Amino acid sequence: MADQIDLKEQPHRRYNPLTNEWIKVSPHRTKRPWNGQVEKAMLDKKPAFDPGCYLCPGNERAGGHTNPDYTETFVFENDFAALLKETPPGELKDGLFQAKSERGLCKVICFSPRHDLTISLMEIPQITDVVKTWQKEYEDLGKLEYINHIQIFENRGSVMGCSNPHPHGQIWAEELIPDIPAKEQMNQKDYMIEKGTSLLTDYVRSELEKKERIIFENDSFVALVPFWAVWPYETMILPKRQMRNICKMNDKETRDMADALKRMGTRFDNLFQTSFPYSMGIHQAPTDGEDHDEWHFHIHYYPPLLRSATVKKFMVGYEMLGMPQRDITAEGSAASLRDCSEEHYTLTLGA
Ligand code: H2U
Ligand code: ZN
Repeated sequence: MADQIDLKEQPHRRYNPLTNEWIKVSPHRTKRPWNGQVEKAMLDKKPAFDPGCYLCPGNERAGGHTNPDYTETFVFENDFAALLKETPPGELKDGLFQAKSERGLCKVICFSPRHDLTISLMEIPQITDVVKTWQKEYEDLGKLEYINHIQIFENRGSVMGCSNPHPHGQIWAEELIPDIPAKEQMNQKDYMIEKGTSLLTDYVRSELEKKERIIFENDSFVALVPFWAVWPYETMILPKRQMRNICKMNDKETRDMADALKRMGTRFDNLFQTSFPYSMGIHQAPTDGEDHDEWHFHIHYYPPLLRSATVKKFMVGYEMLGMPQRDITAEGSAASLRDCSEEHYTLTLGA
């Protein structure tokens, strides 16, 4: 490289080594005028129990089953599962027309019996129960002969198409590894073959040295805006030591993961004083019986918001046709999230 790029001022591209993709950054555009609205903080108070909610304890679900009177994390098989256990094997190979059957199963996890809570408002022991439930599901589902990949995720907020505010997440367990984790796996593997070390372990170490994209850390985890973030407030939570899956955590690390989830959620909610929408999920080694020394498990958060509780980023136009682009830099977003309090705004507003 002949010249230095000014990452704060000049249009540039950044490389994502996890997916081997590039993202365009236009930092100079953050100076353009903006006439969008900025809302006042709204307190949207929900009841602790909603008789009309299909996830609340004791209520009937749309599928006709009745939820038990659960008092902690509760898991059930999705009544409208996208993947089915009984799908027979099959393949279509007709020139350019190819298809494969997919077997799997889908579960829903209620994080809490309380309809009005979110991870940011739950207590650490309850969030630790959620993490332990994820560990148990990963372990149990991974033992099934036809399950090679387990995607744990949470889709939150109506702008994300989430159907119900009751705190819940999902698990899709399946035969084939989906495209995004497959790409991450390939790039982590290539890196390990080339350098003999783990891509994300090296990445965490360099980010901890540089500090400019770190949001917060605890003993076991670091939360940061990745150098290659696409969404304005995209973040990652990564363990500081290499672990290929969430079952490798000891008790202290499991609790530290709960702590990191709560602190990330609280900072997000405080950023625009809203119950922050996002899709978040855990990427980890597949359960296909192989070693997967290359994997360093991590959590991705993809929030859609750009400037306020209602002004969202659209991936349209050039981004649909060319490549993703952002204006505010990853370092700028990290600084904003770093400045947010870890005391939830609804508690200080006296909700
Ligand atoms: P969201 O996370 O997108 O809101 O989805 C909740 C899931 O709950 C959704 O996948 C399932 C839907 O299929 N569901 C049931 O399993 N039973 C019901 O009674 C309603 C919704
Ligand atoms: Zn509910």
